[in-house]
Amino acid sequence: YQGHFSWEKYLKETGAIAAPSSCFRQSLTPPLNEFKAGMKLEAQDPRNTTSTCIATVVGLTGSRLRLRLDGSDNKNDFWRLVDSSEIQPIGNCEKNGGMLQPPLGFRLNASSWPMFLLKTLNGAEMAPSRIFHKEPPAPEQNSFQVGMKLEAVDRKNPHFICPATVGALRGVEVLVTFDGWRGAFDYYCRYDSRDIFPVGWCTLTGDNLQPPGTKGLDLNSRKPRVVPNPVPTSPTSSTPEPDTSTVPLDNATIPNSALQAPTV
Ligand code: MLZ
Repeated sequence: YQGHFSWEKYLKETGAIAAPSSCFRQSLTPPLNEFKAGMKLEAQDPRNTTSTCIATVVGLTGSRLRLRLDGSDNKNDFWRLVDSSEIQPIGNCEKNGGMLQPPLGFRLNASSWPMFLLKTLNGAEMAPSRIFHKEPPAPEQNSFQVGMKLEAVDRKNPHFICPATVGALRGVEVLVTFDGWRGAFDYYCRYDSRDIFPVGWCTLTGDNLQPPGTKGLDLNSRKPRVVPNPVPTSPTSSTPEPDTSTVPLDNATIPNSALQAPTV
């Protein structure tokens, strides 16, 4: 269920075009998510990317997993696609000569890590390697254009995927701007970031696409503003000022199909 937001209507009303799927490092058909809550796997620690940790699936949304590092707190959950190269089946790290590390902010004394690891893996349900998917290759170059629409992870609220527009290009980077928000959530990312998706992605995965925000939207723009006529101060003034009382406010870039209260 995606509220009342319709890309089809929205693209028409904004006169914008969707970034073609060839711009993105995403598979054309989103990868099947066969993970289950409670399954364990190996994941790169997002706060210390050189270390591989044990993570538990604590939630599922579309093709993404909500992960929590074992031994960490519940305030640093992160989301990964099931075809992310940053997640692996348990055993992979050791197979490649690596050692599993405690997460940054490990709750216990560092010396208790080996025993913690043993206990956390004992009797655990390990995600089978067949449900991991190969990461799609990156497109050869940044082929986004300013103004193109896309769906993007709100990195401040990473469980949200929201309608967005390419705001600028900077070499291999793309400025992701969130429709209907003033810029606080915008970010630059590489064109091959796994956090950006073609229009229609959430419909395919069953993810809940957030509606655009309402900032920059004049909620009264359909009604003329009624401003009392100023009392002429000088009866001799022969060239009156143009009447601006019914001129609409700033032309809204967000159409009426987006007229919904944002969630949270
Ligand atoms: N309601 C929260 C989340 C906003 C999400 C914006 N996404 C682009 C807030 O207002 O901070």
